[in-house]
Amino acid sequence: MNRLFTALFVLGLAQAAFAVQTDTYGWEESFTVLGISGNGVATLEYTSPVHGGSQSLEFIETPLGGTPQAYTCWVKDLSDGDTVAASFYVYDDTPSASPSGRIWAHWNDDPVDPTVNSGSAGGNDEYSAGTGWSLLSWEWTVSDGHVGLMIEARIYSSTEFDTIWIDDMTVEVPDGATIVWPNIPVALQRQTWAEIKATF
Ligand SMILES: [Ca+2]
Repeated sequence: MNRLFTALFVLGLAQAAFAVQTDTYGWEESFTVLGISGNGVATLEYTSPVHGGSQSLEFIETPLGGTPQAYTCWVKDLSDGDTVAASFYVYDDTPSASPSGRIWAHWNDDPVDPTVNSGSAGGNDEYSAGTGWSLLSWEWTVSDGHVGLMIEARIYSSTEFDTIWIDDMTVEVPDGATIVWPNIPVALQRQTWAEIKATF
């Protein structure tokens, strides 16, 4: 390759490496989560605590048991080697005590059903700080042929009705990936997931 082509080639590689899309979600609409696993109840908080805007996501453990997971963002159309970075703020005012929040994820390789779990993808072992709002983040690398990642807010609780609040989530995903927030299948939410599957 001559020098010009070498330069263009390197530039192309650099663009490929940095071609990412970043998006945010702040629970400012009427939607809560894409799904729940375990004993969790998701509602919207309209007064306090709210990190940004005028609403946040409230996640309550009831009845007590297990580790309830709120599905907050689904990243689809991934392939091996892709990276997905995500963060959200968790409100927790009980330092070194329950309840605490964590950012975690599982693979969901189904094309349309947000409730499918295709295996744990791990996450950040760190808990929310317990000093008010704290930012939790993690980055996942896609492997083993997975094509979808569902990011979870987890609550760790020791008392029924323990509650955490989530707000201002950010994801950074490769250019070709699809980001599904709780409000995204807006046109589809009037149908059941079985009907949507039939459409595809
Ligand atoms: Ca908000």
